[in-house]
Amino acid sequence: MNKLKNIQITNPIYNVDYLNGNIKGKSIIKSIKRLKDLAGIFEDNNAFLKLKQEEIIYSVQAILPVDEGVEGGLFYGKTILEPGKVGNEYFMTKGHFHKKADRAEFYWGILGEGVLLLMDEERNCWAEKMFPGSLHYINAFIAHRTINTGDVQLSFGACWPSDAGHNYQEIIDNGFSARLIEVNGKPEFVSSQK
Ligand code: PAN
Ligand code: ZN
Repeated sequence: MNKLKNIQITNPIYNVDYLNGNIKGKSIIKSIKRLKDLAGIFEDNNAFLKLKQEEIIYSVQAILPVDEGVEGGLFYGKTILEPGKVGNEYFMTKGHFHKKADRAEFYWGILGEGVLLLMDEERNCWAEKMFPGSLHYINAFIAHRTINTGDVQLSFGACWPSDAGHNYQEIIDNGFSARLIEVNGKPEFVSSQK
């Protein structure tokens, strides 16, 4: 047996805190969405305008090991979505199709409880429950949005192809065809014009 002294065992470049999903390591980017960045997303615009526009609604930490758009790489992210409502509609992410619409994604629940709203290109919607340990395969050509239905932060992880990109415009223009609102303290879907 020949000893291989040139192969070192090094620490990994990235670490995940398994209690809260926080990512640690080199060149991790962070993006923040405040209420003012979500104009037009919620149905009740009067209720929207009454809330503090600077309030942080969600933040995303992400590892982008290759440039955005490069084929063959993967991105890894963690989103924290605050609890709260605009009128009776729960706080949610903007939601998107991927720019390369044939790209899929995994989501997994880390903390809190919520709903993953999914929509195909014919605007049919369905939804999956999110909780610590839930795992969600988001197929290609499916728009995805997360909704915090709980009283505490909803944290979830995500992994998606580096060339997927984000098509937000479709959702800004047409929305999802369903909205999740609170009725008698419980989440209920209602149809949405936009
Ligand atoms: C996620 C989302 C993240 C924020 O990383 O980008 O949860 O949601 P919006 O992008 O809809 O604002 C993902 O789906 N990446 O593809
Ligand atoms: Zn996505």
